[in-house]
Amino acid sequence: MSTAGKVIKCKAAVLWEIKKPFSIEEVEVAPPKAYEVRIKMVATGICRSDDHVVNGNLSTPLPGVLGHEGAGIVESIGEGVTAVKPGDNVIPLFTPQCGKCAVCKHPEANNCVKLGLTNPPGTMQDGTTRFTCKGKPIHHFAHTSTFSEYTVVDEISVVKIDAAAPLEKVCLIGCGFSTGYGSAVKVAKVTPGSTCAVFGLGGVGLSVVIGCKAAGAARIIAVDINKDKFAKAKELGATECINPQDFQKPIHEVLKEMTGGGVDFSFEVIGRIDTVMEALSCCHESYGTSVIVGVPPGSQNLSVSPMQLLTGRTWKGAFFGGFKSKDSVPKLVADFMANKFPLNPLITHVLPFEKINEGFDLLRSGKSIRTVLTF
Ligand code: PAD
Ligand code: ZN
Ligand code: ZN
Repeated sequence: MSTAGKVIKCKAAVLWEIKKPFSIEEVEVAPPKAYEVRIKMVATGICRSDDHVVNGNLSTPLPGVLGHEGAGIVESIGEGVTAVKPGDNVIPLFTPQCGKCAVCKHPEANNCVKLGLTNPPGTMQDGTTRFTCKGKPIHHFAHTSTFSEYTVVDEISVVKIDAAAPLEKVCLIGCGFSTGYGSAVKVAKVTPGSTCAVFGLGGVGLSVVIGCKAAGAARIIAVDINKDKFAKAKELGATECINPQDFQKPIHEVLKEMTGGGVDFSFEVIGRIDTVMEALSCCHESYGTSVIVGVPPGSQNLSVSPMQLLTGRTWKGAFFGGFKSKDSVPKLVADFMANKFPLNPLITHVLPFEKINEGFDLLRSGKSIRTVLTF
């Protein structure tokens, strides 16, 4: 029996307030309105950005359905939708691509004006929500809300991918993989033979390592306070691994000594103010480029001497690896299918969706890289 046009009752993980576990609840998911798409989720990864919401570092209206690294199948479409049709395999896009704004029209930029990160409304583009639980409207998160058996997204926030792609793997292309890989190949534009330093070896940082290697870096120095991450970093291309806690002096000084003055490219993939500064300082003062990938707590600011940049450094940052989402995600899926990069090593755990809190515990304890929840 077709569910199109009807309210769907299903399970979702609702975050009622910060610093609390997710509750698996029965929610009602309204049919998609015009230019909206309802998706049956098949798999979703757990990203540290979701945890930043839980711990209060990233603000979004609650109660809400989080999750932004998913893949699924279109269940039904609203009026006017042309980009996808029921039955299509899709990836929801937390960085939309409206195609019309100045950012979308710019050849390099990807931070579509519809992203609305600084003041997220927690709704669809029309200002209302499609989720209800116990009679209360439940907010959307990051245009995606993948921690639900069904979700509704705007047409600008979803893209069709190869029907043959394994959704329980390519869901990582919805955030962590693309963010890290693009930060290396597209944002920093890592050059062959160069030296790179990657701070933070989670799912995103290891994807930076994959990107540096793909771009032909000669040295990739991986930095993390959790030594358990080093074996995988080496497997994926890191040439050296260092733990800042093993040194008396600041790690940027150690890196400068190791590289005769500083690295060509550095990446902060943790989300801390102090490591953003260490990453900036460890790149060569005359020609180094440092890229901010991690999302630091919204309330904290940096104090930086302009001399850090006057000498010639470049300092950048980007969401989603600088990729224009609709244009790039299908290509990245095709590249994965052509074995141009691996995703399997990033997936350390697969759990049924109901075990979402266990998945977050694995991330917080440093035991997982990516946990994929399956529906
Ligand atoms: P993760 O928690 O899996 O990885 C972070 C890693 O950093 C872990 O291995 C930690 O051990 C390590 N770490 C923590 N503190 C330190 C420290 N002081 N020094 C060195 N290493 C440390 O997270 P993730 O890989 O899912 O995400 C990483 C960051 O990237 C996080 O801030 C997330 O919010 C952000 C992100 N940004 C985007 C984007 O579009 N810019 C997308 C996705 C994730
Ligand atoms: Zn993410
Ligand atoms: Zn746009």
